[in-house]
Formats: sequence, structure tokens, C-alpha cells
Amino acid sequence: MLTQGDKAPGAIDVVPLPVSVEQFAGSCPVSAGLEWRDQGPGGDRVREASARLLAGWERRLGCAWTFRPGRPPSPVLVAWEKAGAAIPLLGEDESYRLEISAAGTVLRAATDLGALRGLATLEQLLVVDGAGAWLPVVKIADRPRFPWRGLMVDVCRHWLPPAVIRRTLDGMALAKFNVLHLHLADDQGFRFESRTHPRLHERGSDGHYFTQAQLREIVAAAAARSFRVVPEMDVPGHATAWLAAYPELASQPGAYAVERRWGVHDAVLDPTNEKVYGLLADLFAELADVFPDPFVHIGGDENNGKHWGENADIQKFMVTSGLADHPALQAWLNRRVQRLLVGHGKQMVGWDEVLHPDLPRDTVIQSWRGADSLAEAARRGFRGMLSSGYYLDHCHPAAWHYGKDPLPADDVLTEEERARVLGGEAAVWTEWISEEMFDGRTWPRAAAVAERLWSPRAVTDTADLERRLAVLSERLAEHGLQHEQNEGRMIRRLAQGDPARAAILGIFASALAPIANYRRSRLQVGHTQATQLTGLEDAVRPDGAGPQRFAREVEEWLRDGQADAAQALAGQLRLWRGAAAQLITTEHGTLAVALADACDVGLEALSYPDGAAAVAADWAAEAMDRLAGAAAVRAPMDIAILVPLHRLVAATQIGRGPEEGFAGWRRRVEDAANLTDLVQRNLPPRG
Ligand code: TNX
Repeated sequence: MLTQGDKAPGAIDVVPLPVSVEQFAGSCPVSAGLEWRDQGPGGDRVREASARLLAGWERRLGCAWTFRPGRPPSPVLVAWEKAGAAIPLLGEDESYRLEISAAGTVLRAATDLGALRGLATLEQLLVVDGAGAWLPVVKIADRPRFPWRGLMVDVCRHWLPPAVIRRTLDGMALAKFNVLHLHLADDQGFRFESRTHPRLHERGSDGHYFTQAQLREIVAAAAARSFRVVPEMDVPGHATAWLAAYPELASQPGAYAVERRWGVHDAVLDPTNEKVYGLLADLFAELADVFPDPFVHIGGDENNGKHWGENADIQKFMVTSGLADHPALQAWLNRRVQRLLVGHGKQMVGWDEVLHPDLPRDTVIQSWRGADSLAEAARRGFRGMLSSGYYLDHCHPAAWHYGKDPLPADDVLTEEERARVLGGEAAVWTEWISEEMFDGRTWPRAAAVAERLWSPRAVTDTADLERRLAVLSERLAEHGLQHEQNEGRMIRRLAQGDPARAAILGIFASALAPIANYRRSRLQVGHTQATQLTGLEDAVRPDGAGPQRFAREVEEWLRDGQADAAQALAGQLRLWRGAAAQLITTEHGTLAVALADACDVGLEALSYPDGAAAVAADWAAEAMDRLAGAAAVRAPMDIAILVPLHRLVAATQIGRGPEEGFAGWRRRVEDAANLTDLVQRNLPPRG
């Protein structure tokens, strides 16, 4: 008998959640020997994607794949009406319908792009349980909410070789992203092979750059998954690596070398130097040749204007040209850059600093300093997309990113302005991310942003998202993403071959997360590109399974009050406390003491019955102080179980009224838990 396990009917493990899912009784068996047909013009992309899907299923099933189920597998038909553009374009039809019955699976789409998106859903729908492998009987109709769903990857601060980008593309396909944005040049590296000005990559990259051939392969692999690739050359700031090759293009004389420190630097291109535009003209010609997408990103962020202010010729130029201030001068440069791009048929994208009335309205604004700039761009007639709130390197939990919407329900835009909001991009800046950390800092959280950009706005259940992301995480691993495996490997490396030590570190780490926002750069001020990122804070992941499970189990305990649930929670807290106790004399001492104390708070809370307010009032006030102390410890990691611990303490204070249902009581507990700062991540600064 095939069952759905204990999942609620209608709950399917797909990220992003489709627009509409109807689920019926029954199942559709799957195994090797599955008849798979496709029908539509120019099917190469669909056939390759189907092969990737089947390879994923095979890896998932292992030897079970070849077992014959009681019933023969039902056939799959993938059909589409017309071929999408060979190099995908913004706004193509990505919709699809998927109907699965006991008799077979039919996936239909208007274009082969839509078929690809449907295959990403189909791959995730496979259920494997005691009854074998099967698909649920469903009718799905799906299409994206936004046409621009990107992932920005910074290959400059830490180099990420082509292999990393290739597996990233497979992750993106599962999550239905459709734009790879490559940040190719910054202060710490120029990573594009320039044939016209080879000095740029020779002197600006430490030998770590993409050859044009490698980039063409990436573009082809992206097109095969029907994603666009948008290259970024950040100007006029963030350009120290360019100046290592061409110091004469700088706004201040000096001996420039590739920058090794993080942050905002003074080095900036000289907008009055004609050679700057000559170089850019050559570079854009090369870029246009390698990247067929109609958009090129010119950066434009974080120019502090210092060197412009100190250069008398530049100041004179501003006066004679009637440019009132540095933003006006940058806008003037942007206009010239934009004209160069038009010559190659390209539209310009820039970070929100480029927003200026002088720019042509086909410029796309990427909002990173706050969602307001996105609305402002739309009001002023520019298209835009959201990245503020989507910085994965800031190490927030998936649910935090999920709450940021490019078009929130309370926006005050007109329909016309709303149509200018194209979507958004998750961003992975790599100051604090090495190659071996990249997957763990990206996945599966990136998929929370992908879902926000694909699924309807009303899809906001974070508990359901977390459940589905945990499942997706397994699918990603089947496609070679290394987010799970690298964490364990890095912890074992720290234990230097001592398995007992690795186990203790692993338990300790399972209550922690790396610190969020820009707090790490304030704490570890002297770190540079040469600093090894091999500590426990680098191994642990922002959205670990340990803290998530603990939060879930606290919720269950609050709801059901079962004694064995309390025992399980206490057991987990003792385990963490025990591991912490063994690390008190190490470099993790302060954090270990804080974690041990936080665990004690939890154990004490569990020993009070609910509503023991009279006995425990003084204790609770002190307990909240102890948790605040644990949150403020100076360390590169946060204790990631503080939110549920606050709830446990608060619950001891709130007596249940005689007729009160769970929901009302739970709400009062939440108020008493005083979580706003912790949940909004208004965390103490460190450092
Ligand atoms: C700000 S986002 C930057 C980047 C940093 C990032 C770190 C943007 C346009 N500029 O240069 O890498 O913060 O999160």
C-alpha cells in the first residue's frame, strides 16, 4: 500500500512552491526502464535537462533504481509548443502545467524554457519510501511572479574556479533561478581574461581569472538551463585591481597593487582621463563578444569621492562642466559608459548609487542599500530589482531573507510603476567566503530567495519553507553541491585527526551560527585576502539543522506539553552543555561559557511547570538577563538557540487562563519572550 507518510495532504516538497497544486489519492510508480518521450521543436535543452533529472533520481535511489516495482513504471511525456530563444531573454514564457496520474506524467509548456522549469518541479516530486519510488497524483499549474531571478556571485574577493560556478548552475536550476550575475572585477581581483589589455588580468588576478573560453562554456551551460548570464565590471570605484595594471588611470598618482584588505577604498578611476573610456570601449567589445545577454552591469557602488576631491584638475573639470558634486560627476561618467554600451546593443545595470535623473530610462537599478531605492527607481521611470535583504554572505537564516519582498503588500506604487520591478538577486559577496565555504554560505538559503521571487506573495509559511529547504538540500547534494559535506570536513580538519575532539566540536557547532551582517568585519578588523578562513566560524552554517530542530521541538513541547518532549529537549541541552564544558579552556572559551549558561537557563525553565509565575518571577528576569549576556558575547559566532530559549523562559511566566485555547496563550508567551531584536537581527555590534 502506498502512503503519503504523515505529510498533510497537499504538502509537497518542492522549492519554489508552485502557484497552484491540486493533489489526489493514488500514486504513479517510477523505476528504471521508465518510458520518457519529448515532443516539441528543438529539444536539445529539454533532453539534457531530462538526463540531469534522471541522473538525480538514479543517485537518489541508488541500487533501488533497478528494482522492478510491483507495477511497471508509468510513462512520462514532456511537450512544448515553441522553442525559446537559444540565448534566453528577459521575460520569456516560463510557465508550465504538470499532470501526474497513475497512468503517467504529462508536462506541457508553451516553450522549452517552461518545460525546463517543470522538470525542476518533477525532479523534486519523486517520493522514495518503503513502497519504492513514486510520484504523487497532482495537477500543477505554475509560472513565475518575477522575470528576473538572479544569483550574484563575487569571484573577486575570493577566487571561485569554473567548477564551483558549474555546480552552482545545477543548484540554480533546481531552485528556478534564471540569471547568473558574475561580479568579475573589484579592488581585490580582475578576473576576466582581456585580450586587448592582458595586463589587467595578468597584474590584477594573482593568476586566478576566467579565460574567455571558460566563460563561453559557462554561458553555454547557463543557456542550456535557460539562464541568462550578466557580467559586471565595477567602475569607477572598487577598481584598485585595474590600477595595478594601469596606474595612470587613477585619480591620484601612486604605486597601485591589488588590494588585500576589505572595505571601501579611495582608489578610483579618473573620469576626466580619455584613456579610461578607450580602455572601457575595448573591454566592452570583448565582454559583448563573450556574453550575449543584452545587459551589462557597471557596478557604480561605494565611490567615496576622496581622490576626486583631492585632484585639482578633476575639481576644475567639474566647475567648467557645471557638475555640482561627485554624484553629478559620477552620473556624467555613467552617461559616457552607457553610450559605449549602446554601441554594443547593451542596456546598463548598476547598483543603486547610479540612480540619477540624467541616465536613460532603460537603465536597471539594483537596490542594495534598502528597499526604498527600488520603489524610488520605479517611481522615476527606471526598472529595478531587489538585493537589499538578500545578501547571503550576511549569514541570516533563510526565513529572514524570505520576509523581504520586492513588492510588499503595502507598497504605494501604481500598476505602471510596479511593472518596472523586475525581481531581485540573492548576492554572495566573498570577503568572508573561501572556495570550500561557498556552497555552504549559498545553499540551501539561496532557494528561499528564489521562492520569494517565483511563488505568489501570499506564500509565506516559514516553517513549511524550512521543511522543504531541508529536503531540497538533499537534492542539491545529489547534484554535487558541497554545502553539507564541507562543514563536516572542515570541523574534522580542525580536530587534527582526533575523532573525539571532532565529535565535541561538531556538537558545539550544532548550537551556533556565524555572526550576522557586517559584524564580522568589525570584529576581525585586520583580516585580509591572505587570512585563512578555516576556523569553526567558517565551518558552521547560518541555518544549521541543530538550531532549527531545537526550535521546532520547543514549539511542539509548548503545544503538547508532553513529558517525553521535555526530556528530549533537556537531553539536547545537556549534550550541548557537556560539549561546551570541554571547550572552556580553548580559544572558544568565552562562547563555551555563554552556551553552557544558556543551556542551564533552558534546563531550569524546563523544570518549572507553565504558569509558575509566582515562584519563578525573579528567576525569569534574571534568566532573560543571562540570555542577553549570551547574545552579547564577543565571538565570531552567535548562539543560534536563543530564540527558543527565550520562549521557554517566557512560558514559565504565563499562566493559562481556564478557558484559554493554545493560540491565545502562545501569543502571550511570544509577547513576553521579547524577541523583536533577536528575530529582526538587531544584534549587538561586536568588536
Ligand atoms: C557592499 S553591495 C558592497 C560590496 C561588499 C558587500 C559585502 C555593494 C554594491 N557593495 O562591495 O562586498 O557590501 O556584503
